[in-house]
Amino acid sequence: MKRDISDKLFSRAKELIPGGVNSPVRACKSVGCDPVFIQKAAGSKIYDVDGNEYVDFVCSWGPMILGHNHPAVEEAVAKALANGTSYGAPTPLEIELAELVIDAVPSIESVRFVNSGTEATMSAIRLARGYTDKKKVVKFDGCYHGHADSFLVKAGSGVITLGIPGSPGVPEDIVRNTISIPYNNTDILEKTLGEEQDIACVIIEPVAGNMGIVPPAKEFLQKLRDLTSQNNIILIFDEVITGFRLSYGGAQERFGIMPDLTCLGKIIGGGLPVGAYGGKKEIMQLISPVGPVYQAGTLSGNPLAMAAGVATLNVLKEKDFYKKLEEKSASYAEELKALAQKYSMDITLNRVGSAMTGFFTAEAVTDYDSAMKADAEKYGAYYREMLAQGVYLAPSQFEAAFISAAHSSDDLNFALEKNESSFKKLS
Ligand code: KE4
Repeated sequence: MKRDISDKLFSRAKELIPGGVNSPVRACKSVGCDPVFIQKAAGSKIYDVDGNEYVDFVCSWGPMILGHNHPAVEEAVAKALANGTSYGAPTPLEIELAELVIDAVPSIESVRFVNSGTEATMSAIRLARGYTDKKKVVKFDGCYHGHADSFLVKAGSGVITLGIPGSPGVPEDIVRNTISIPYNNTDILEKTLGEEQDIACVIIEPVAGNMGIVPPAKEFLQKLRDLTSQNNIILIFDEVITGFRLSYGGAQERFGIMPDLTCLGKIIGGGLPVGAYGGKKEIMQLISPVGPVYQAGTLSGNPLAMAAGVATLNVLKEKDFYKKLEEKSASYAEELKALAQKYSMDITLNRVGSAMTGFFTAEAVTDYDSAMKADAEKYGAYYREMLAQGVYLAPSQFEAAFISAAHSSDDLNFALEKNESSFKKLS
């Protein structure tokens, strides 16, 4: 596989940017190779600077559910661009996207746009603390909510002791208010919410995506909803991945559970930087300038990003969009499972909608501990083999593969063929 231009660019990038990347996972450290540099993308394909073509299952980590440069998105952004790029003042486009989001997401009555998922979640927990006048935040091991200090705690630290920093630079006195407990463990959830008095909120990925795809156990979300309601605790669904991915109304619509606040990102920007948090008007009214909880952003509601989001959601609204995506995702996953069995590969495939992860382990993956049993080394070998054969997967065992509306049956059959030859080689 020709990659000398990527290699040259990577060594130059490393002189200028930490690790040569602007987000750590892109450095491909955990899959034992250097990253390829991307030149362009179109539909289901992505092309690197050496001219290699790949079927793309990363989809920019979720946003590109329509596929790359969808004509409606391209046109909308070009139209907005002709009017300028940023004003730092309200625009009609923000109303348009807000109306679409409020119409789509059952629990959102009022929404604030920001520039990333991290901004959305950090603002949501500040709001929850302001609304309840309580300090503690409960999260779940293996769930990732962006890189704000409060979220960077060691997995499992909250159960044994108070939160322990998961990164240098995160002060103990911040994370002592963060409790991280096991995903899908109702007993520990009940115990924690029953014992801890000062919990402002629980934040959860209603389908976990950041330890690989791990669906909620049956009744787990309902139990979480019941316990948070009983204890005056704000329930925050971090739907940065699942929002507009699992259905037009996200995981909350798919599972029929209403959180108090929802965080969004990725898809709602159509590939441009947009995050959002929203929920009941009664809670959102606390946000400045109406209320005292401060949050702001120079480029929040940026017109180009709003235009991309509006165009994207208008396509997602189309009849049968999710039905067609579900059908092709389900059949792809079934065929992939069959191939893994045919070559006696120890792979557990977790899928929800068009998001899936093949864990290199024979055991069920239902939480952080079981996900960590996956053979990341073997995943790395698989990743490198698939890349060489023209299939672009997440450079980490603990991420998701996404299928978009642009993935044709030819693309999926091509990917299945490459899986078969990779399994043949690896088994
Ligand atoms: P951003 O700040 O990266 O836009 O969003 C943070 C975030 C919040 N919540 C969830 C559920 C998320 O998945 C994310 C970010 N996701 C990762 C990959 N799963 C982004 C990829 C990266 O970090 O480069």
